[in-house]
Amino acid sequence: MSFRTTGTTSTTSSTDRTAAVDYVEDVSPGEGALAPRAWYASSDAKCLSLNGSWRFRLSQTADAEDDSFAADGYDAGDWAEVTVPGHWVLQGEGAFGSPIYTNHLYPFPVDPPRVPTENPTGDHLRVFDLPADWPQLSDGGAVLRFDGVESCARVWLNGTELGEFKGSRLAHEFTVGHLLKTVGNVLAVRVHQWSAGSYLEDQDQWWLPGIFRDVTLLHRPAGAVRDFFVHASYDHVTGEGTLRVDSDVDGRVTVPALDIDVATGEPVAVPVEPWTAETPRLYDGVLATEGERVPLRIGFRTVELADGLIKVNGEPVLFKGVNRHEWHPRRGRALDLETMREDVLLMKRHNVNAVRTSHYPPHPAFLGLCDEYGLWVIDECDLETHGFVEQDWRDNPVDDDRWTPALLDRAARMVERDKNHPSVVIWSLGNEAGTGRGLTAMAEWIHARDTSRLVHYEGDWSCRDTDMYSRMYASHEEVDRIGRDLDGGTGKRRGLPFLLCEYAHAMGNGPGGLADYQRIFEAHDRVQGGFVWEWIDHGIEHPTLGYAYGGDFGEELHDGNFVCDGLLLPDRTPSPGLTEFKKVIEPVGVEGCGDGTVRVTNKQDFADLSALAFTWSFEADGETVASGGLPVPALAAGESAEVKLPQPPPDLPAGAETGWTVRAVLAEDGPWASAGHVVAWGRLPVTARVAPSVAAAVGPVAEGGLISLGPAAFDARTGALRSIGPVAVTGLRLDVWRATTDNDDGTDWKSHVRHSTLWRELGLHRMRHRLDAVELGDDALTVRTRVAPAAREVGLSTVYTWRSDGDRIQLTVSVTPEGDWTVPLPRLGVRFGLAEADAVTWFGGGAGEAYPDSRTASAVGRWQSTVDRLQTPYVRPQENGARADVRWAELGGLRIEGDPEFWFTARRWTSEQLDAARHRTDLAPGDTVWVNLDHGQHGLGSQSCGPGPLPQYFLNAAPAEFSFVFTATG
Ligand code: IPT
Repeated sequence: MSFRTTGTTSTTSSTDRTAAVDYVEDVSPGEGALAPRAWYASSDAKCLSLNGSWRFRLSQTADAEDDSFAADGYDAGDWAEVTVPGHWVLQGEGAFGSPIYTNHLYPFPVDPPRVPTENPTGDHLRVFDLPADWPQLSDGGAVLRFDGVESCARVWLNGTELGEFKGSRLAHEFTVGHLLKTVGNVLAVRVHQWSAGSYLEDQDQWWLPGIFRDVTLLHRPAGAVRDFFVHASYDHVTGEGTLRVDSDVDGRVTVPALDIDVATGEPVAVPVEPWTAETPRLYDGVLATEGERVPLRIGFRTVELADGLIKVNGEPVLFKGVNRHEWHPRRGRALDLETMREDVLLMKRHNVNAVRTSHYPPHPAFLGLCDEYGLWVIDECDLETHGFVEQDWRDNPVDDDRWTPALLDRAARMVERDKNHPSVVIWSLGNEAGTGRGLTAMAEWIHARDTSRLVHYEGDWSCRDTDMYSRMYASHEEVDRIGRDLDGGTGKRRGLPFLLCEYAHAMGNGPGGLADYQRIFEAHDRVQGGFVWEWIDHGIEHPTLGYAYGGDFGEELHDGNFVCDGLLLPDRTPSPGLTEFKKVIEPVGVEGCGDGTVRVTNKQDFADLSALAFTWSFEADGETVASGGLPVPALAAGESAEVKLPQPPPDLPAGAETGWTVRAVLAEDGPWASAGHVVAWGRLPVTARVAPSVAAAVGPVAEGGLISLGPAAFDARTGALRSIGPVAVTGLRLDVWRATTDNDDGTDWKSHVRHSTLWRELGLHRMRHRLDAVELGDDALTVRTRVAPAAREVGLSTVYTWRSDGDRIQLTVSVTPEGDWTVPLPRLGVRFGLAEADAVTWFGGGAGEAYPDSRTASAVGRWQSTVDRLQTPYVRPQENGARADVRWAELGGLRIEGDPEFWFTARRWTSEQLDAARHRTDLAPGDTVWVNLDHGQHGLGSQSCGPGPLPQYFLNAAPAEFSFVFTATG
């Protein structure tokens, strides 16, 4: 192998062998590909998918093999096979290398544009015949399209080299008509994992080489459409839409529903229904040239920056968005259409109205779905150079003119490919790439090419190149200040609208604080919403670990489970965070006015309420006792009305806790959910419950090593509870520990406030329980203890008082902190073990998990589940599964009533086991079900990348008293 001594590939003298792979380290975007253009499916021109099984050979270096495999007649019979689209590291059961996860660190030495000698290189070979109905080879031409190849590819057809390209998540096309044969076409593609392009693709995700999107052969008849640009604007004053389709091959444009039949390039104005994400009205049209007909899906809408706001069709938009990486737990970023559709459906069903395609243009079909179902899109360029932050951004490619052609190529490939999607309202230059001339060049090019959309980039707070001020993970307080225009900032920025392109880091259990953000977004016009980080956990299905994350493939550098920070678990199960988000961003507000009326507010930006029906139900002790429809006027966007509720039903059980639930549901089956799907709801309490209490009627009696009190038995020496009626109870005592969440654990760059570190330093995970006294009183058993960690002076004086009326037994716990407590507690309550428990019924918050700053979606009602189903299987195990505001719960033969309401958790392992587990599969159910009844829980926050819990969600050590009444139900 040759050894080169100088750095820049283009000027290096080298042997022929190495020169043959110089393109890999060349900063230019490549050679041979056609100019970028709109991505579309023709109505009549043929196309042939080359997806499927390809022959595959993996080499460890870029130059290990010559290009003879590309020649006609090469025998690849002994090669392996891979599926295209796909990533080779996710195929072959480890035989083809493995994925690498890093957040921002380059997994190779930073010496741009050089890449390591060890450069996994996959040769892909596919032989294909033209289908019988393929037109004559003399009829026009053909184009070969690659929709996505990571990170650099060189392509040959029938032995002729077509070129090479970089820009992994962008389309590249080659003219191939002159090379095609009817049978036995040999398509050879060499893919290098690392290239100069890798320096531009340092997104926080798995590094996954391969041909991961479609490969298609497109017939291009003579006179076919090449590129076209649909300009479809909407004038909200006149209600007219203006359509002009520019096409580089002349033709006609027809839109039957609008009686439009005009030449390309000619504008036409007609009254239309506009496109918005809430009302995604698309008009079907056709662009016909001499050689081809192309279906158009036209959405009329106008995006502008006006009055310092992002407006669509004259109205400011509030983005309730998510950041979406493309992810499938087995196929990585090779997504099929159904998975893309599932994402869109899940978003719509959870009230999400916007997507940022972090951090690269998605498969184009995804944008088609966004047009169809209605989602605002920030389409982001395939650009991130985050790893240069390690050297204070020195040598950053975006500030180095040599790289500018590559940056402009990426910008053009995104804009040209996606320009005809009405859903795309904002172009984003990329993510975390510092600042520099290259970004300015991209923004200038984009602004000039497309005046109908706005430009976003977060990394430059001066907003030099952008139409909006964008930030990530700013605290509530800062966002509020920005909303009040108190954020300082220089000239241009001051007049710009604000959005959070990332916030509410959804890693593990969380995010907390969503509702608090939403209140701020809704309070200030300038703040136009945000995009939760992120949509889905990028866990990789693994035979022994459940889902793998960073480090599970032996990577030398990795960022662990930071890759699992989504609102969906890897299999697309919605996490409690998504349920919370759905509630927080619901498009209809429902609030009680206290006098038998409810105030309904249409919180949408465009649509009226005519698509929704309203229902009421009246609940007593969590059970619905009456229900019906609620007539609500079809309020226009932004309007509210007070609506009278019916009379409460008669004959309610005495002392019952009662309340109304008003729901807004889809009135009819729609494209993304069926009639009855709940879009929004509100609960209006009427009468409060009567707190449980036990009038002591019996006293404790010691006998034979046991103390009995009513239905309960205790150890006479320790005062420990042994049983309640026939139910054995073990280990009941105060508990302050929780298996720390990713948000408790925080992140390196916020080390000063990492709660789990502070908690562990203090020893809250190893509290000792000192017994001070077991006192048998006339009507109570009192057990006095002090709960404290070794080596520290802080402690919790804890007194357990038991009283019984003969049938039931009440435990009152009173806790008095001693010493100087400077950190909040993870939780405060009691825990105990039950030998057998499975079914769980409770009256309180549900159906899902809730924590102090993520409890908006928790609905008070009567719920049933099982111990197993109470768990949320976060990819990295951590505290989960609490149910909020529980009045009473029944499991394992016990009924437990709380005063006040409590947090209820039950699991088949201890918090300590949960804390120690690294993967789901580390958790083995034991014989005991551990139950936590908590008086308090510390908030969640989103400190794994953003701010911690707000002060009001801190569980500060303070004197507390709480009680539970236990009854054996057996
Ligand atoms: C921010 C990134 O933009 C995103 O890709 C992801 O890494 C996210 O953080 C964390 O999961 S960058 C961070 C330094 C704020």
